[in-house]
Amino acid sequence: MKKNLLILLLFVACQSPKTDAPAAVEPIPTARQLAWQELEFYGFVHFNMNTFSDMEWGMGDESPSQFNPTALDTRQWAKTVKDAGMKGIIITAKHHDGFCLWPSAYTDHSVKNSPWREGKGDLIRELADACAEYGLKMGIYYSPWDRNHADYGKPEYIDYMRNQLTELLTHYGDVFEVWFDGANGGTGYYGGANEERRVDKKSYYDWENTFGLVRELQPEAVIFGDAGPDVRWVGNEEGIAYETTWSNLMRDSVYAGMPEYSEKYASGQENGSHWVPAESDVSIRPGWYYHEYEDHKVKSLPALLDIYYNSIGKNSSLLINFPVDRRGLIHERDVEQILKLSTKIKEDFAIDLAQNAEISTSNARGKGFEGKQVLNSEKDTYWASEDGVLENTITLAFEKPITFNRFVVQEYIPLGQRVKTFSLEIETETGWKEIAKGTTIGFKRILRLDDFTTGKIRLVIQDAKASPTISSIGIFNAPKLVVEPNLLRDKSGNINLLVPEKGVDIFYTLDGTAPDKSSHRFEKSFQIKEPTILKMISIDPKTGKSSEMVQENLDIAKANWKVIHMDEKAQNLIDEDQNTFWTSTGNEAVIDLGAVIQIQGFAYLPPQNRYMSGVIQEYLFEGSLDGKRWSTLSKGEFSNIANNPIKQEVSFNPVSVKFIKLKAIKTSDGKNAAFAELGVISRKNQGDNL
Ligand code: FUL
Repeated sequence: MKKNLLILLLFVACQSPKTDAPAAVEPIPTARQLAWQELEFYGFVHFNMNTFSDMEWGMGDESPSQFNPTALDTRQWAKTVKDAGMKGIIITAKHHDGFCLWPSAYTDHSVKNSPWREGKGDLIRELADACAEYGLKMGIYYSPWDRNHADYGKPEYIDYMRNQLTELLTHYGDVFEVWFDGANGGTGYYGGANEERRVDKKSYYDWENTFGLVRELQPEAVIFGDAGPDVRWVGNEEGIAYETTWSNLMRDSVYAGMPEYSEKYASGQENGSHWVPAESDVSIRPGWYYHEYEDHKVKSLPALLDIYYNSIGKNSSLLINFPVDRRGLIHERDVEQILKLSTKIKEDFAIDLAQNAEISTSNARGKGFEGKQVLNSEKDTYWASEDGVLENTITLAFEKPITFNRFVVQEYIPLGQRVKTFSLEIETETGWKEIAKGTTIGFKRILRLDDFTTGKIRLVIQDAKASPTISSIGIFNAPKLVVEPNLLRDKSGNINLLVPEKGVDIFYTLDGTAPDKSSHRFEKSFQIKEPTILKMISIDPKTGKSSEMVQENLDIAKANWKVIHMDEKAQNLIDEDQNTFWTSTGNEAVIDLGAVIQIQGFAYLPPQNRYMSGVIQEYLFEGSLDGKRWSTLSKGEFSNIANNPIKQEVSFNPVSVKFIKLKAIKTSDGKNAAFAELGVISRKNQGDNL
């Protein structure tokens, strides 16, 4: 009976037309990886002991009593993530400091010994419930490195880790991703030993069996690690993939925490042995954990949009982190920014113009693969060429010319990633014209282009590992990104106004009136040397959409200023560049203003780098006519500057000076005073116009 069935199957197989599906090009994704590819965009939450100790990497000696969110609401996280169009949340169940967000039976270092919910809370449970309510998936971040545990570095710790993973992967329902951090080994508390412990990153965790446990407990979950096994790190924490991003990886040559990983492996390899696609992780603020001093540094819409196009648009998924604050909420500013991003993405991809196109191809395998499949929304249909025909074109012809600026293309990845080089062409009066070039496509490639108007567009595949398979093509005309202009001013007073998108106009006024499209249009840089109020706005000339208005209170240009210090770097404090700073060994900055001027205040910008030091908290500000005899003009404190390190402005009665001196009486960390910028307030009537 069985034999007959086999013969029948063989017969059917031999009779199948030549237009059968192409053979797969190894490596190919597993079913769990294919399901994960569809998610594309999901959220990270870093919330744990570091939130309360104000650190990024706690030592492990923190007391559970410190963990005490006042208004924790995982439903607010889930709602934000859902509204932002993300598909799930990965939570830092245990970070390097070892504190556990669930009442693990294997340690006392957890929520069960914290005041939160009187020690009865289980944050993983609350998040699992919130995710279920909002239709989101939940993922678990688990740090292999544990700076709290006495056994870290010994074989016993591996049992502890597996016991904990078993709790996490059996008590809370389905988990879509298990995230193993590559950072591990170093100094720590280690149960009171307070020492440095290094482990052999390749062998210590016995990954084969640890991964085996994850597979057994959550067969559908993908495992993330620098080297996979299922999903790999993109190699940076900026959320940016590469022009050439292969999902193939030489997985066996890589291990978690490998120093040369980013440079050598992070973009994948054309001939990689395993399917291990990239995941781009990035925080919406500079830090992964919440720090009040970063409240003014939430990423802007243009920055988030760049991340989106450079990750999801380059064959990677995107994992954006929210540093949940001490209340236990995603901060209002973070919510606002992520929603701006999702609104803009919806606008960018609102109408797929390709749906109105006639498709033709230079070659096709035959029935079922003709080309029209690239326009349907079915995941399992695709265009394919005959075997061995690597150079191919897919042409989209429109009845009437269209204007577009986004091109989206997807390979049919169940059969492996194939395309190596491609270009995009449009038909013009003088023939075909290339408007973009690319290398890899993979699961999704998005080209962000200038506006082009044409009746025909063609994707030209120049080279591929095997006959290409394309499952989807989309063409969109994204509206211009209309955001507030940015102002750059150099020391001599040269002004440049910038917006991220070409074709958006900037209008400004210098007389205090509100700008509109009849105001000066910014065309080239200009100079402002005297105190001036500049108001500006950006407008998309095609739609009339305008940004919010921005006001800049410019003071006297620093062209003739000199810093009275021998140190060359001291120039940084008057270079008008917020990103440079100077640390003064004498705890003071002295400036010669080049002329006697009347001032009525000063402005201090503390360093703006991620781990700033020497932020002045208590100050003395002095003025002088000859640089020898000084008078005190102001003395006081910059309240809350350590938490909110923005520009500090101090006013006093007008006085004429040629020299100014800002002296630190106390800095935030007791280190030498540091200055990003020092300026004066000499503008008149500033009160009226502010
Ligand atoms: C890194 C960690 O060391 C950071 O603290 C953060 O968790 C980031 C996502 O991964 O390796």
